[in-house]
Amino acid sequence: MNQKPISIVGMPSDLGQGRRGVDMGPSAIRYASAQSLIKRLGYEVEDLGDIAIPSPESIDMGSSSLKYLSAIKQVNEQLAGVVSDVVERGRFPLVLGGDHSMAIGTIAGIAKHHKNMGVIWFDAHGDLNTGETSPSGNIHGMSLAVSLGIGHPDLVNIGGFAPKINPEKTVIVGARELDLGERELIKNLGIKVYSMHDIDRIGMAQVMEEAISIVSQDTDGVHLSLDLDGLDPKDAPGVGTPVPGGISYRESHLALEMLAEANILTSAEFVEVNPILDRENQTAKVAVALMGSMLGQTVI
Ligand code: 4U7
Ligand code: MN
Ligand code: MN
Ligand code: MN
Repeated sequence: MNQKPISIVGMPSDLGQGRRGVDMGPSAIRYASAQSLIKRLGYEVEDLGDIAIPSPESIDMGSSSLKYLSAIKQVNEQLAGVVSDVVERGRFPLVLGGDHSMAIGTIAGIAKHHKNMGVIWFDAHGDLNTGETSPSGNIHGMSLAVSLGIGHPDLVNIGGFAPKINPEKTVIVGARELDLGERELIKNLGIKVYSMHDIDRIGMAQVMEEAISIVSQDTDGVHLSLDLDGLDPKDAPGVGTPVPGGISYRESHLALEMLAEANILTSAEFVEVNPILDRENQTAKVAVALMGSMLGQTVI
């Protein structure tokens, strides 16, 4: 990365998913020494603290097909504002989560400045459901669709414009569990998906070479949205929706090392760390180690 100063923002939200604990993700990642690692790598870094999130016990869930819609809209409008300010100040937003519904706000904030951005969605899932196709009603399974302009208007129009991103410049890496409606959307929109099958078959190096060329050609910025459940649950057990057969520890590092070498990232978020389901903060530690690779840490 081109040594831009970094601004950390915490999004301690668990409104977008069914299992509690992911709201503690930002503090677990900070506890795993994210800031001191980033400093050690030579970056100037500030921590802007957390967005204020209401606890699910204190508010109404609303419709079961879009749980906590109104609160999720409100907190993501706030996140979008904070992230937009960070970009405006010439800094690199590094957002810590929190359930993956937060990508709606992160991407809205960045897209205000990058009208033609590429996105790498590192995830076991597609997060391409809508209120109509979702089997769960959990908005963390809808955030990529929303960013593409598909879904409930209250979410799609966060930040005051839509869509935020272009399907042709969006790449999913690590997919191994897609719902029927998501698979249809992928076909209709032509989103490039590198599933676990592809990673097994051609290897992570080839996958990332192709992914990097798709998201960086004719774009004005690249966002990395990294859901820790993209990794194999053996390496990242502290996630709410684990799926076996995932990306290995080394493959995930290679992916982020290649992104660092390509020097294309303009923002990133690390999401879905759930310390309650974890062992000795292992998943937050993996997240921080991956941040190191993303920011250019090498062995020699
Ligand atoms: B995550 C799911 F049905 N697709 O929509 C859904 F399998 O941000 C899971 O990637 C979504 O962790 C997972 O509820 C969302 C389910
Ligand atoms: Mn996921
Ligand atoms: Mn996700
Ligand atoms: Mn998850």
